Amino acid sequence: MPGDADLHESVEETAEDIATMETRGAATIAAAAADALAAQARAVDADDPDAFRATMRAAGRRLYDTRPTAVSLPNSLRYVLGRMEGDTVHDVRAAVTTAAADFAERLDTAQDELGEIGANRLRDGDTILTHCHSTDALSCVRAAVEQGKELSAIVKETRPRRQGHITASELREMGVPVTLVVDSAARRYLDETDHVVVGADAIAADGSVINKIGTSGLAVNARERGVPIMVAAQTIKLHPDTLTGHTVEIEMRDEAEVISAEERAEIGEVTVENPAFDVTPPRYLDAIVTESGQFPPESVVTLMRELFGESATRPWEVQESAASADDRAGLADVEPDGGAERP
Ligand code: RUB
Repeated sequence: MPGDADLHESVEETAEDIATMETRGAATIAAAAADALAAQARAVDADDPDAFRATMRAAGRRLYDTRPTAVSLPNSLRYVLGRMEGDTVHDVRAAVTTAAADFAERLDTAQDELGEIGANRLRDGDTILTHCHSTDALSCVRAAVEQGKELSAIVKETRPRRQGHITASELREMGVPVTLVVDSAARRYLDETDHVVVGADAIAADGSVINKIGTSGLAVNARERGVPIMVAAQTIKLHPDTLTGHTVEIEMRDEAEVISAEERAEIGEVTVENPAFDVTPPRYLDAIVTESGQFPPESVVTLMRELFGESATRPWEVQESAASADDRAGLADVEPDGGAERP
């Protein structure tokens, strides 16, 4: 396999942006990865199709190694790398750039479609409560607002990186009144909440949802308060390896996101941990809303079997056979490092 030195600068930049969270959120990461593969394909200077494919797979590997939890990333890589068909470099290049464009279009369409479905769960006058920043969750809110429903929002700040600020700003652009609260205030504000709306980084076969750290505590509190919670997630968030018992790796990020070196020195010897995601068991969730409809979490396995079938190779190892099976799903078969780890 070619080394990183052969990779196009946009692959390196995209990988760096994903790792540092300049590019973040599962759907956005997936779109950026597909774009980077297209840029790599346009730039590869290879003599034969096999050398071209090998460089593309190396690019896929580089992108894959950035963040481990969001399954949309390997799903995106597999979608594109599974379509490298052709007998000439020209043909393979065209196949890759077309696949990347198709993938981006499917993402947009899926998000709009699930937004329409999720909007039906929201009623005029509802107050929603959000956690982190999810483009899928906001698609439901946007569709509800476009249907003429008046909503207001309580937005959890979402420590340590405060993605709630992005959510607050996007909700304001939609004209939705926002109350921003610290994460630990969420239970108090559930008494004023009609619906909790969150996204997902990965969904396991048992209906567990892996999303930004704090989602599981919010879901338990929402259930205790009798507030419904929906998860808005395109089918690229479904993690097929969990069908075979693999667990999803929970990303541990740098402690500097939680505490500065000075603050740490003042406290004295402590261990600082910064898990980026947690696992919410299905019994605390009311519905998973996808572009293929809404599902009780426990029945999402049926959708996964329908979409994925059996295969689970790594994106950079995939041969050019994924396209046909994959067209059922809008996806391809998926890498095997997944599942629902209980942190
Ligand atoms: C983002 C996060 C989001 C999901 C879904 O975490 O947990 O809820 O990725 O987002 P991070 P989307 O900020 O660490 O990437 O609906 O946009 O795919």
